Amino acid sequence: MARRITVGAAQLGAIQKADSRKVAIDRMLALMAEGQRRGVELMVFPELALTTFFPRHYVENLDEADHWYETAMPSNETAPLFEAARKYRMGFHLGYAELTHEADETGVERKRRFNTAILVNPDGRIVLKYRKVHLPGHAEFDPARTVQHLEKRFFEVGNLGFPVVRSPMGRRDEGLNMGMMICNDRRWPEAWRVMGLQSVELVMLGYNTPSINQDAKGWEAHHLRVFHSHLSIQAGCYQNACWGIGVAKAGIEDGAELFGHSIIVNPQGEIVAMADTWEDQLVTHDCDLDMCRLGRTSIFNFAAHRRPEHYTRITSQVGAVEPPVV
Ligand code: CDT
Repeated sequence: MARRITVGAAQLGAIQKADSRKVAIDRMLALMAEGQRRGVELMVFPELALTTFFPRHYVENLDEADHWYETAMPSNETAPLFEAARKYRMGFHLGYAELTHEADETGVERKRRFNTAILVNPDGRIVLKYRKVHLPGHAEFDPARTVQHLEKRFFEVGNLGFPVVRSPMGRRDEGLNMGMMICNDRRWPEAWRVMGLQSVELVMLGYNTPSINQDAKGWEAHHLRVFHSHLSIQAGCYQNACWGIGVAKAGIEDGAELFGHSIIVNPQGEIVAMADTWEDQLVTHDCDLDMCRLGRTSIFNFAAHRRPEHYTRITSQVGAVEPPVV
């Protein structure tokens, strides 16, 4: 029997600032019910799926923003998602803002805020957690912007790396290798390769991406916003011989536009399914996991062809330097 899994990219339309968690969760439950009818075994929800993309709303004192974060998972409000997973025997991926009290690198326990995603197995157990590493935007209010993007204010850099687990989903007990990244991470080949080096077969990622790049200054045509998102996911899948599920929160949220175009991508880097609305929409595909084998046994056979002795700059250097003048 082929190794297959039917996945659902559960795009969400806009969630407004005034919307409660229940509003968002009821919409997600409706998508899970539809997924069950369509044979979905793994449902992927977007980044910060329970709220509006609140990093666009500046607060002076972060404690005033605590209501945007989850302090428990599951909580009373999110428990129905876990119950639906058990009822439908359906795994799910969920992005949310996480508030914890944890010791930092210096051993001091304090409030910590992360842009987080979890993977929940069909038995309702959390089997993987990821905290966003590449935080875009800025930390201070920027008067030059019409819409703020304050991820560097609201979150700290994730401290869990890019973990991959083998999870018993799909139609064979042996399971599949699953990893996660969040939104801006998809643009960084390093994130994909760290998971590729753990034999990842399926990468789940959610995003909230503004349709307008306020830093573009005429250098990036409007239509290229979606192209760059797809290009990044397609390249990551091809170069690491894995499936990718990229899922948007889309539409006009608090007056600011986020694009949709959620996609499922195969290990050849080809888009096999795409959302065609900016609303709640379920896009599904039956993924053949054996398709990952070609890349990883030929052109991207890492053990045979990688040359890490020539890649030391990747981990020893952060910003680019100028080359020598000759
Ligand atoms: N959520 C997120 O990471 N969005 C970024 C856009 C940042 S624009 C300042 C993205 O890469 O899609």
